[in-house]
Amino acid sequence: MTPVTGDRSVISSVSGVLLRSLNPAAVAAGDDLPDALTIAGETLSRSDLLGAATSVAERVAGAERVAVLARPTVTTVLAVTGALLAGVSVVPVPPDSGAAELRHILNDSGAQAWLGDAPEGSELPRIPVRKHARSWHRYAEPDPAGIAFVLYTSGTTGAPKGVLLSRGAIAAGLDALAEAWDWTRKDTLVHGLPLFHVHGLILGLLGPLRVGSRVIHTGKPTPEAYAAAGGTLYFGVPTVWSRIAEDEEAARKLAEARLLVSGSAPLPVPVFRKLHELTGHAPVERYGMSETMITLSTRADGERRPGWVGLPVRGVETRLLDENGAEVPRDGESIGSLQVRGPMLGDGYLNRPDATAESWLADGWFATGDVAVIDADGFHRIVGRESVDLIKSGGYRVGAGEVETALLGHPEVAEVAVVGLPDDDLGQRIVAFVVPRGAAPDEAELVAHVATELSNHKRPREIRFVEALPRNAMGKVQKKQLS
Ligand code: MCA
Ligand code: AMP
Repeated sequence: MTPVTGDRSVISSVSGVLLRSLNPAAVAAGDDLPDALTIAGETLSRSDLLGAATSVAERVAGAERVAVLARPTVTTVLAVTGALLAGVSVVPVPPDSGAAELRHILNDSGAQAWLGDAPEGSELPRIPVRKHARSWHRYAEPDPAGIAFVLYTSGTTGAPKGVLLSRGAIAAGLDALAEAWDWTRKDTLVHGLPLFHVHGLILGLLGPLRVGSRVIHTGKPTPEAYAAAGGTLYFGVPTVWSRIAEDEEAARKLAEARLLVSGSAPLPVPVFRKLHELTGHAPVERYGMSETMITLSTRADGERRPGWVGLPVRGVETRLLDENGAEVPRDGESIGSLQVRGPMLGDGYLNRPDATAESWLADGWFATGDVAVIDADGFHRIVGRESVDLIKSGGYRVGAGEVETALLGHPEVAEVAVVGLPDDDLGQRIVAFVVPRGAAPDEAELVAHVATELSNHKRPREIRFVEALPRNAMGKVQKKQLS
């Protein structure tokens, strides 16, 4: 394991502990650690966080798996850290999940209770999180093979699948990023990303708790909030960076930061250049997936090339295959299907052996479903996805199939095809082509219907009513013709 700072502090000597900076020895020793975090305007010292999270651990210990309604609040932070201290796995749930999504996540994951807040009307028992309770009990570090999170993510069809992420994989993934980005306890990380995905939750919350840096969660990732936070290290999805690049005053304030990091979707080259011009920082771009965590990144001390996601992080190998399974040349031009392997990969999808076997291959390789090129220096460029049915909108991954299923449940919809169309702000915007049963229904009502079933970010931005969908001779919808 890489020591975070190379010094002899207590936290660098407890690398086997997942939340290293919350280790009682590190907290007791002081180690010149800053406050742990600020979220929703509340600040917790490391000792407050350890005491309150341990008290949550005492209440939840012995459970196997709990659901956490992942709002950006102290309650969520205590629920997640408390469960992790006790070795209980967490199912982060989007706080605005609609009925179908919520039902699926709870049934599929087998979560035994809500830890912290619960959505209205849920029948699952609730274990409260008490912000002011404290315990100084010491838990032994759970087995690194244990599952820390079951993280739900969309596929091309069907309901979201639960990725199994082990504690050991998370520790390896975070250490690789700390090394790539020179991330130390001297940093203050700033972001305002959701706490139910790898980006905001694992990198943005567990990262600081492992490294020992402070984190400020801004609630929403607005340009003004990022500018006001005064951090050294900033995380954002491309939509966030593009909005910052449009706000010169906010962007110029980020000149004082050390590193700006973009990921979850491709950072458009003009946004990269504008940020560079306004902040003096060429952003670091990194690539990953819920299933693999972050596998590729440019470096704090290396080349940052617009449009490219850099080199494999520590422990990662990559290969590009053609349709016959042969490796394609690393010449910066030849395109192939990207496969990755490394210590930060997830263990598979919960309850889905077939889907797991399709992506987790022999010898530790994982088929990402992304198409890429690699140049002679080992730099990677992501060209796109193999399937048009996985949409990335605002950095959120949305399966066309689940939105189609939700819309088909509306009585006035006869047929539907959902696609992601290019969008300057969101990367892709979700557009539904609908064949109505009779007269065209109200567009806003269809959009709202999707939100009653799924989460808000899966709502189409636009509905286009058509008389028929383009189909081939076999009757299959030709999505490439929809634009
Ligand atoms: C949005 N609005 C809508 C619709 N969509 N209204 C009607 N119909 C719609 N279809 C409303 C919103 O509710 C909001 O209203 C207003 O329009 C503005 O919405 P929007 O433009 O979406 O802005 P936003 O709500 O601020 O969202 C942009 C965002 C968000 C903040 C960038 O997309 C976001 O947080 N993305 C992060 C996703 C992420 O973390 N992905 C990581 C997964 P009102 O203002 O009234 O609320 S990827 C991952 O984990 C891997 C490992 C990786 O590589 O990182
Ligand atoms: P998710 O599981 O939500 O993290 O989505 C993972 C997908 O996001 C990947 O398979 C890619 O298609 C896309 N992605 C993530 N980071 C990048 C990036 N830096 N450049 C291009 N695509 C990205």
